[in-house]
Amino acid sequence: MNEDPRPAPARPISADAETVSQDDVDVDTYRILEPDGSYDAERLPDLDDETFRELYRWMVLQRVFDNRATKLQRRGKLGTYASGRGQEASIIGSAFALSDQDRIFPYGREAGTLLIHGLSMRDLLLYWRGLEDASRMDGANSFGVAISIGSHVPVVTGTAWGMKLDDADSVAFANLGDGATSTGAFHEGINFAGVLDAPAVFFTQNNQYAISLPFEEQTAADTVAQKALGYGIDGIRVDGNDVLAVYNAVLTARENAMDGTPTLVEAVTYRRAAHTTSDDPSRYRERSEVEEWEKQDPLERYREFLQSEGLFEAIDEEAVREEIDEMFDDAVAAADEFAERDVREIFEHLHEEMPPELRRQLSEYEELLDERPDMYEHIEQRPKG
Ligand SMILES: Cc1ncc(C[n+]2csc(CCOP(=O)(O)OP(=O)(O)O)c2C)c(N)n1
Ligand SMILES: [Mg+2]
Repeated sequence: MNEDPRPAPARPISADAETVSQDDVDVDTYRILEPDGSYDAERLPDLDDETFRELYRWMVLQRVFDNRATKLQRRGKLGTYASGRGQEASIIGSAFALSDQDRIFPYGREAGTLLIHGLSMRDLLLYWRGLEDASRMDGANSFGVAISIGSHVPVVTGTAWGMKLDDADSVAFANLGDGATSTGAFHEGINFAGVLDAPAVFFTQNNQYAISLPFEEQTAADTVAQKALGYGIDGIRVDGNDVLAVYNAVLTARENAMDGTPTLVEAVTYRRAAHTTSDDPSRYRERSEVEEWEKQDPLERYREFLQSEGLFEAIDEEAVREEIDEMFDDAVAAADEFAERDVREIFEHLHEEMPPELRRQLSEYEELLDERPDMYEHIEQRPKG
């Protein structure tokens, strides 16, 4: 300790070093469809009429799937479920901007993205039943779901770097939440994407919450998009309830990434459902807030656009919903047919040869089942699959 401490500089300090602050950065929110139903015709994506309608059908599918899967969980037939309700424009708009060659790194809420890119509905249900086989994402060019939030971001960068070295005509695409942007892995990952000019798109669905924590309490930054600047990559902030704007934003990000500039997209949206089926949001947010966002419904906004363009008449919404319900029923039936797994597999799964500690746990477990066969009954009653 200094015996003779120097006095603190007098305040206000007279030095005049310039600061750079987030107030110096303008981060606009890109939008095409306004909440009042008007739209910017100059910015409309170059899609044919049928694709405009397909976007709508897929948004309906996301909503129906979320509703049905939530109910299925309530009946004890799924382990848990994370709904994308309110985020349909972000989920479907981004998925439409990707090619099947792009590698998807999902974060859990994007049923539609995985289904659009080749996963079967049966396997998606099996995933939510906890079947590790379903994490292979057969049929889709997709990694497993990043349950450990943000953990996929460095892997996305590595995958994208590999694509660059292979001269591939594709990008690695991460879906993540606003909460994931506060993990260390996120910062390490986007930092290296910038250093390596990796063709990566980091698509953040800012749904205003990380479970119960509101965005404002999670970061002092005004936006997620501005975080790109600290790493020398590009950012885009887009209205995440405007499917056409999201589509254009991700298309831009993808092209940008393939030209050597990784891009962080922030889709500003709202999680209208609970975090997962294990959560009760009434404990941390007001119903009035949810109602405000219900007025920004992404399906309604897009339906109005289709109606103004005369494209909606060819859609029979009831028939679309019925068809999706039937697909869902078939998927549940197919999932139910999946063979029961032996509970021993929990112990056998990870290592080729079971290590001593796991062997000990398995024999303890088998002894328990000998003593208490009723325990096995209980296990047998778990959701099938
Ligand atoms: C590394 C890590 N820390 C904590 C958790 C627990 N956790 C699960 S989801 C979640 C919040 C995720 O919020 P966000 O990234 O905004 O995604 P959202 O669920 O809102 O779509 C947290 C903290 C986790 N899964 N992984
Ligand atoms: Mg969130």
